Formats: sequence, structure tokens, C-alpha cells
Amino acid sequence: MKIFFVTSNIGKVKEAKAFLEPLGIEIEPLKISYPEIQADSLEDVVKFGIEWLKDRIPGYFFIEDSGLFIEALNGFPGVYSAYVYKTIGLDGILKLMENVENRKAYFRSVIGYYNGNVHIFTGTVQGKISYDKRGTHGFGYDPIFVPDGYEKTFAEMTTEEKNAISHRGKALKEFHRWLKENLKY
Ligand code: ITT
Ligand code: NA
Repeated sequence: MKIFFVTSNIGKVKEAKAFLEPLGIEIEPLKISYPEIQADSLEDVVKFGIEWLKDRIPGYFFIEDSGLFIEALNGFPGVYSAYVYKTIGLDGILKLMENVENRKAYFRSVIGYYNGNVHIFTGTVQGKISYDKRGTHGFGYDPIFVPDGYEKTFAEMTTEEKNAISHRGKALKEFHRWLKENLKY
């Protein structure tokens, strides 16, 4: 089967393909920008995005909204992660975290799939903000995020290594389990 993944982020596409294509699900990226509302939750952003997109996409599709939540910053950048990444960036976050001992943070991913109805799948990974940028793989905040149980940042991991433990990998796993049960492909 083939499903559309509506996103402007090629890093997300790479991860979704690496995860789903070996399982027989073909991903067709679609770069259509949709309004991302200022909401309190990633779920609301996804649900609003689907409502806007559903009559504009010729087939089943999914979108994904994700964010980095830093404990010492009361969950910032959270739902503002994309905007913060483009503005103050990794250096800005490291600066805010200077002399902060509590490095705890988590990533969260919310996938919304539309097939006539909306289905939501989520994943979380706990970790820590590093003291400097490390690694060249991945995208976004990967060079400053060290998942619990590891010394490496996400940017020092291969796509497969990251997918095995990441927020997006977990959401994709739930999504795949649902597809398998419901579509019998
Ligand atoms: P879309 O078109 O799919 O919305 P986007 O890059 O705008 O792509 P989001 O709205 O979900 O993505 O914003 C999430 C922000 O968090 C964005 O700056 C990403 O770079 C970052 N991010 C999301 N997942 C990440 C991951 O796995 N590793 C590092 N940074 C991540
Ligand atoms: Na976005």
C-alpha cells in the first residue's frame, strides 16, 4: 500500500521511510504546507492540520507534529519547537541551559492518519540536553539530545539506531501495528 506523508521536513521523511518501507508500506512525501495553529498540545495541531488537508489530498495520508520539552524550562520549546529552532536555534537553547544542572528533556511525536476518520499515534523518548552540539546525522535538535541509557546524541546515531528508540520510531511502530490489524495488507 501507498500512503502520503504531508511534511516539509525531509529528515522526518527519511525516518518514516526507513521504518515503514521494509514493512511493505510505501511512503509518498507531499510538501503541502498547512496551517499550524498555536495550540497547547501537539494533538490539537495535528487534528487541525488534518481538517484543513483532508479535502485537498487525493488519498490516505498522515502528518506528524513533534516537539522537544525541557524540564528546567517548564516544557519550552514544546509546541513552539519549529519556531524556536528557526529563531534562536541550538545555540540559543544551549545558552538558556548554561549553568542549569537539570538537563532532563523529552521528545514527543504525534502522528495523525486520515482515512476518512482521524487516528492518532504517539511516542515519547526521555533524555538529556547535552552541553555542546555533537554529531552530523538526523536533523533539528538531534545534536543536543542524548536519550536515556546512551552517551551519544541522536545526531551521532544512524537512522535505524535512532528509530529503534526515538519518539517518532515509537509512534511509527504504533501506527504500523494499527495498519496491520486494520488493513490486512
Ligand atoms: P512539518 O512540515 O512536518 O511540520 P517541521 O520541521 O515544521 O515539519 P514540526 O512542526 O513537527 O516539524 O516541528 C518540530 C520541531 O522539532 C522542528 O524544528 C524539528 O526540527 C524538531 N524535531 C522534531 N523531531 C525531531 C527529532 O526527531 N530530532 C530533532 N529535532 C526534531
Ligand atoms: Na511544522
